[in-house]
Amino acid sequence: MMRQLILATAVSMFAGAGAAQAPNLGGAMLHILIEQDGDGLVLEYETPVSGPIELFLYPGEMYNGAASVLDETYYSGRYGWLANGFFNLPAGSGVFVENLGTTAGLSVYDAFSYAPILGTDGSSDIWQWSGQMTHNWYSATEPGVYSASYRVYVGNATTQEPLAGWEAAEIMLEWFVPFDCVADVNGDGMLSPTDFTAWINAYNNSDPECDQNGDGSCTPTDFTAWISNYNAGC
Ligand SMILES: [Ca+2]
Ligand SMILES: [Ca+2]
Repeated sequence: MMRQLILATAVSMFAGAGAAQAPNLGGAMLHILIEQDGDGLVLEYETPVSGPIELFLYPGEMYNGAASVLDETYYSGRYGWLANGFFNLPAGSGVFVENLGTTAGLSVYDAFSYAPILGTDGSSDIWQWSGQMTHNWYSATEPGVYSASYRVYVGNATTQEPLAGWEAAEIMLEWFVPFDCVADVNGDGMLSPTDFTAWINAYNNSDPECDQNGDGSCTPTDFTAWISNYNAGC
């Protein structure tokens, strides 16, 4: 009974806190299993991943505290590092992830602190994995295809230098933000005068495509916005 009361209080406090909330993973978890194999590491997807996964923007959502770095971005927390089996590493060592190359425009934030990591905003290209399941955040602000190549190795916990004689493993993760052309109202992949007719139709029916300025409603100002979007091109 007490537990239920506490829970109810917590929920109402959260609801009273306003719009801020926790970010969304964006879909099912996709784990990259890290396994020790003798003097080396092996990486493997827990479930097969074919091709880039989508980064999502959640219009109007604002996130709590440090998580606000994800506000108004396309992001995903689906990829996570996860231990597979037991580790027996030398004393004073740890497992590190090193950024070998990340597409410009892709930002990476720590799963828990939301601090920029792995080269984002001038941060170190090396990040230490705690050994726990860790879903870092990957975000972008523009449509496109993004990738990050990582080397995972056993290193000295102080200097982060790879331990001699230990074999590292590499993996490339991929994401995408779909190219979304709002002025292409009839969705045929081209901008043409027929989109004008389509916009009029969308306006008359208050279809979602009517909203050209992205304010969530269909009003006459969206006509000016459509012209502007049309002239801007796709
Ligand atoms: Ca069109
Ligand atoms: Ca609008």
